[in-house]
Formats: sequence, structure tokens, C-alpha cells
Amino acid sequence: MLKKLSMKLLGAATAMTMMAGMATAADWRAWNIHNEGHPNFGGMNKFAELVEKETGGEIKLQVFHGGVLGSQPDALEQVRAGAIEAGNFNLGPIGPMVKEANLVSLPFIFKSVPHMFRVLDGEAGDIISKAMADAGIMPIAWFDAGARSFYAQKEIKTPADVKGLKIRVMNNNLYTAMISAMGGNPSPMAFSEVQQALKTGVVDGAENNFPSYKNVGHFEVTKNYSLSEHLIIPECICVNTAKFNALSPAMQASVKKAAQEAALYQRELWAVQSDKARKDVEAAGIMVNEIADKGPFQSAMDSVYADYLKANPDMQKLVDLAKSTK
Ligand code: BDP
Repeated sequence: MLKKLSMKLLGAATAMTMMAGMATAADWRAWNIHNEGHPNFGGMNKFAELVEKETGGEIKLQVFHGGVLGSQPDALEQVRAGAIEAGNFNLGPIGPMVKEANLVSLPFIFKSVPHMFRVLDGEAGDIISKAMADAGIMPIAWFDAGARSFYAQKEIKTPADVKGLKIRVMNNNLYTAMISAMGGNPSPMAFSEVQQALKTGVVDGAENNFPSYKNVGHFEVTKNYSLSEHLIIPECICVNTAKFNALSPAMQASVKKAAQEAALYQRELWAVQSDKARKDVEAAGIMVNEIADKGPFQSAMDSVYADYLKANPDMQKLVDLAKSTK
């Protein structure tokens, strides 16, 4: 009797699990912080279109743009927990939850965007991807996010120009260390709050790439964009690891293919729209300042590296892998 009942319960539970599995597989939600006009808006829409096509309609992905499902750190937790299935995430805010991802948040670790992609395509990328997947956020494709530079009312030509300035950074201790190392006051803050904070003088400056500088109006409240290019941070299409692993191998391949094709498309959009964003802000009167010698910014980061590697000696291997990648 008891056995019969437990078999019945087991059967019901299996059926429910299967139904739940089917329901989630059919109906995925994705988080994106950006709005129309930003390359990642197009990149994520392309991912949704291709996922449906590649999986023969078995997975339908709805993308929620503009950060409406929460701030980036919140959304990351939601993907890890499986409350949201996917998202376009910057690796910066992933660093506090997955140490290996912090490689990309060491200032000037990459020589260029192509160098960053070469590092991600090699052993370092494998180590980072595995650590992220183990933490519940599995990267299945990489987006271009250009380089981040400082902007403020005043021009920033040397690290000394940052001294005394309150600079907004993303949520990661490496960024607060980076600003402090130049004598500035770091202010971690959600992306959605930055425009207002710049406007009201809560912060004096921030740092980002051209599309983000333009698209959410930061250029309306800061006059100088100075090309320090101190951080080249990749972004991912990431999915909840358990949900991805629960798919059949064929479905996994289809989702990955869709993500990788969408990422190639995003990189094309990036090239065009990032250039356009620069021209647009220049046309709006922004001074875009070249920094001929980035050496002083790089040397200012020596203590950031030293402190970080002293506290995290296991990260030396990833630093070496990045540095030895041609
Ligand atoms: C943008 C990234 C976005 C970040 C934002 C920020 O695409 O993921 O949230 O910067 O500075 O470039 O918070």
C-alpha cells in the first residue's frame, strides 16, 4: 500500500518536474540593462529571434530591456537562482560573486578588444567560463563592450586629475581600489542612478564606453570625455546553468549557436553604433580628449595589482595567461 502510494507520488512528482521543465524550456525570460539605440538591444533581440528559430520554437525568449527586471547585481542573483533564465551581463559586477571573472576588471589587463577576445578564446577564458557556470551563470557567447574611459566636467589627462573627484564605479572592489589609487573618491552606484547623480553633483564623474555614455544621457551632464581606456570588459550572454544543463544535447547546441550568432551580430552593431555614439556626442559639443601617454595611468595601477594579487595569489595564473597571450 505504502509502496503503491509512494510510486504514485513519485509518478506525479516526475510528471510535474517534466511539466515544469517543459514550461520553463518553452518560455524563457532575459534581462538586459540597455534600451533601443544601444548595440546590446539589437544583440539581445537577435538572440531571441535565433533561439526560437534554432530550437524550432521549443524555446521562446522574451527580452526585458532597460533593466526593468532589476539592477545588474539583482538580475545576476535572479539568473543564478533560476528566476530569470538568461541575460546580457557585464563581467564587472560578476567579479564579486565569481573571483575568476575579476581578471577582466584589472585595469589595463588587455591591450585591445581583439586581445581581450583572444584571451577569452584561450585557457583563461575556459577557466573563467567554468567558474561562472559553477556559480550558476553560464556564459555561452561574448559581446564586445569596447573600452571604458573617464568623463567629468573637467578634462582628465593624468591620474592626478582624478584626485579629489568623486567618481561613480560599478559594483566591484577592484574599481573602488582603482579610483582610490589615483586619489579619487569612488562611489559604487547602480547604472540607472548615474545620470541624476552627475546632474546633481552627487558625483563629479564616471567611466563608461561611448554607447552607454550617450544612450542614457551621461553626455548631457558632463563636458569632457577623456580616452583613458582603462578597462576593456567583455560582456556575456549568460544562462542559468541548471536550466541549460537540463536541455537535451541537441537543444543545448541550438541555444549556443543562437547566442554565438547573435554575439557576432552584436559585435558588428558595436563597431557601427559605438563610432556613431562618439560622433553624436562630439556633435553635441562634448570634448573627446586623446591621452597620448597612458603610462602614468598604468603605473598608478601597480598598487591595485599588488594588493589584489597579495590577497588573491591564485589569480596570478590568470594574469600570466592574459599577459602571455599575444
Ligand atoms: C555598461 C554595461 C552595463 C553596465 C554599465 C554600468 O553595458 O552592463 O551596467 O555599463 O556602468 O557599459 O553600470
